[in-house]
Amino acid sequence: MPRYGPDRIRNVAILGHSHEGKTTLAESLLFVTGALPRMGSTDAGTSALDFEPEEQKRKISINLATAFVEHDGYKVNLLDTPGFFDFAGQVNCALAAAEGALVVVAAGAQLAVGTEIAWERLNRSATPRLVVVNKMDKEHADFAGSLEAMQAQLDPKPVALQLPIGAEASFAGVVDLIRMRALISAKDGSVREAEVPAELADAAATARERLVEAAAEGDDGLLEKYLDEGTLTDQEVARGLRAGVAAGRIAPVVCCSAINLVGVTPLLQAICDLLPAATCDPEGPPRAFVFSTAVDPFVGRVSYLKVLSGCLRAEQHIPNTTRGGEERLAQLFFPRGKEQVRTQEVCAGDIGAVARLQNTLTNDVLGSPDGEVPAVEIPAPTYRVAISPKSRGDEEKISTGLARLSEEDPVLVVERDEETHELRIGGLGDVHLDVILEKLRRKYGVDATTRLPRVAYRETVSGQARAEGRHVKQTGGHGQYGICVIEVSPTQRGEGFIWEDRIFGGAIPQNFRPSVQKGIQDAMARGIVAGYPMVDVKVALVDGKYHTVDSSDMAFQIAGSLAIRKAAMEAGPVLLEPILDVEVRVPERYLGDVMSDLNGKRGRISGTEPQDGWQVVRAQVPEADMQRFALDLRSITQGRGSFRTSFSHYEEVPTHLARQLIDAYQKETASS
Ligand SMILES: Nc1nc2c(ncn2[C@@H]2O[C@H](COP(=O)(O)OP(=O)(O)OP(=O)(O)O)[C@@H](O)[C@H]2O)c(=O)[nH]1
Ligand SMILES: [Mg+2]
Repeated sequence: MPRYGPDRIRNVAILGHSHEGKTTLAESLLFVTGALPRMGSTDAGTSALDFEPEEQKRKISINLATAFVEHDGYKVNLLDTPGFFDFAGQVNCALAAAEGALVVVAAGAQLAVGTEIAWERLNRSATPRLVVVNKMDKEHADFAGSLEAMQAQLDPKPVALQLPIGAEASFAGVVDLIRMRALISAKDGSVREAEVPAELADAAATARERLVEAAAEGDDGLLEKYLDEGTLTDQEVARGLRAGVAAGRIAPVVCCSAINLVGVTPLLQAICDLLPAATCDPEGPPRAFVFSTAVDPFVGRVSYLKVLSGCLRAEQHIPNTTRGGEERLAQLFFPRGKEQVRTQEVCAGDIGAVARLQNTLTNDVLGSPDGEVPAVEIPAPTYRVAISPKSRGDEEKISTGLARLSEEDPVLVVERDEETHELRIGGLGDVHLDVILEKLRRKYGVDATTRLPRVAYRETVSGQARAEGRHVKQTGGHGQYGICVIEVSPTQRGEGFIWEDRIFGGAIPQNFRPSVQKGIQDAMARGIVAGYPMVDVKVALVDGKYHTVDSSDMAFQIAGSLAIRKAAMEAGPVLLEPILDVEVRVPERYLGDVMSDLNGKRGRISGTEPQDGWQVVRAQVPEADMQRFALDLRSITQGRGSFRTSFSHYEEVPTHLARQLIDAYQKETASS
């Protein structure tokens, strides 16, 4: 393969709503350019890009897939992303390496949510884009309808670069509106040029006007010429479009049938002509950025990287600037789905991959520390579950498996909750976490189960009480003797534990009093009424009795724990629960539904506020009720809403709910 200079490389992320044909389109590009001998199908599980069993089973993309094609002296690196929202992290990986994007939509007058979301995401990173109206072969495929719906809702404004020739089953090619030629696709995807069909001539002329206006808009010179002469040359139109696309002013729209290979080659041409070249420094020292990582239990780690400057060479030693240490680039290759095309070098602007780096992860920079670093934006997990292995003894396996999986999935968090001691995983939705479980089983041989996490409730008391703890056993041998009397009362929230020694004289000798305290604190840590740590309690030691021979450290500890149990039960025990500050961002039209959902979750709404055409709802909601909110918000807003939470404070659990928790615990401890 020739070495491609940066101006001949296009790094293109493919985004869009699930099932609109992104992967199929990438497959078709691989096939028409001869990169693959057969066209794979995501339905049949033969796709070169959706090759993991979890993808084949669900017929959706889950992992970012990278593949390259060569066309007309260009190398186009395709970064096929999943449309399913749970895997948005992979979209971010792709965008960290791409200068341009394709937004794939299925022809039809309805704008899918995933299109809106992709659009917003691209606007955030100011990524230049083309729109591909796919599935033109399908019944009721409607290019004009698609275009209209997009123009009504999206900014930058989509503008037609092509018109379809024929429709549905007879969709045969496209009119190139710059050159005003018909491009008719043969069965193998190759293109024959022809005159624009007479019946399309008027529509094409009007559409070309629009395109030329759009091209001229951002360039004073072009605009002047257009106003003076009423038209521009093909080269000028292309130049204006390129500039408009790069500036995020225009999104040219093409159409195709990925499955029938119609319009696929013209699309490839549009990518090369209109999307920006790779940005990089060919002359600089070797430097690369790892935008994605895959881990195979047998092959090991594969790091996908974009070269920012200079060239990486096989066998080269290169520092990991982010983490320190040095790596050897033993196996360097160009990825093509699961296939690897070995290479001796990967140069500035290009995307390559390297196997078996020792200590390098996504977001690391290899090579020179100088220069800007792109970064993969990592969404915060919104949905968490507790996870445990099905068979005892697999604890270690599950930890290593999860650690490996989080190397390839930067969104996945694995954490041990300090208070409940649960192992938890967090991601962007239930499908995301289901896939993690499946991968754990397939790749690391661990069967695991999940459940909603335990809420870190706490116990406290609401009133005062006095109680005696008595541990006296004096039958035979060395006896045990400790008696203490304590008074408990609530403290301010957050004060934890306050100890007061109010014994005057020697009812309990000085040296045994800390034992009483220890017994009390140990019992409080284990929980008294519902198995959660007891906090915000003041305990005063007021009286007691001892025995010169039989009293011991242990006897007083036990007395202390008995005393606190009794006292706490009499002092009006209550449960405290964590309350979260919640901020939800939704389009205006979902505001009512979201607020009533939050109300139903015992939330207190503190306000709503418009924010760039959206509404932000602020509320305080008990953590216990927020556990499934990610899933509920998804279904209320079809995936448009987003939210974040942070811990606010502890608050008393309403009596009827506390009762349930206490009863359940008492039943459990009584039976064990
Ligand atoms: N009729 C028709 N069907 C298509 C076309 N392109 C894709 N499909 C079908 O649409 C379905 C989804 O295609 P995919 O390529 O897997 O869609 P995707 O956008 O990659 O989906 P995600 O990976 O889940 O985001 C499959 O059944 C394809 O066969 C097309 O041009 N015409
Ligand atoms: Mg896909």
